[in-house]
Amino acid sequence: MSAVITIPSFNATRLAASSRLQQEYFYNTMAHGYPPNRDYLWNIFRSVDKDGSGFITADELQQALSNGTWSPFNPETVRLMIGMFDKQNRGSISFEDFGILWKYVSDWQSCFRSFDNDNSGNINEMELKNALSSFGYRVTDEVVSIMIRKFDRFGRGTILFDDFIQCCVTLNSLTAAFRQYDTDGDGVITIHYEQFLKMVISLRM
Ligand SMILES: [Ca+2]
Ligand SMILES: [Ca+2]
Repeated sequence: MSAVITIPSFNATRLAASSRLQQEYFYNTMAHGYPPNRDYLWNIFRSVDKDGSGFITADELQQALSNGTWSPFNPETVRLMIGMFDKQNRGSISFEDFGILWKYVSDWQSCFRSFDNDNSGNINEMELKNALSSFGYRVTDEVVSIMIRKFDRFGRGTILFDDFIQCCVTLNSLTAAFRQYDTDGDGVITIHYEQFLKMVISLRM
């Protein structure tokens, strides 16, 4: 059992091939590369901070993000990202945290595009299988199929950008929890009921 954590490395050739995709996710800002200058980032921050409070709330972030369709960005994914980058535990994002969040979304967008081989704007079963195996996960077709069904919020047999992040982050958390028990790394664990409950309940998902 091997697994790779967080954001995977990107394949430059495939990225170039998929750059024709015209859908924009975080306004049109991703095309400008990273790191953006501070003024530039500040302008984006202010446009996302609709009420001018100096902080970005989950609602404001959700409105700013796009999954490439008219459907709202997955609120679970928004919550997950606020939780990750809200260093002061305020439930909102300061300008200081925003730069890191911006890079996170930008990296996921590159990742998503690089695995969306047919430039359809969504990830199908075959594309997810390629993505997971290139991240180092050894999963069967059956598991890939279950994951598509689990994270496909619209019943189309494919997953959008927001659900792709959700899917990968969830798999990462589950794998990390499993590995705590799989001390010899053979991909098999034996745990008690109580350990199982603790493992599942303490997962941050
Ligand atoms: Ca605000
Ligand atoms: Ca696709």
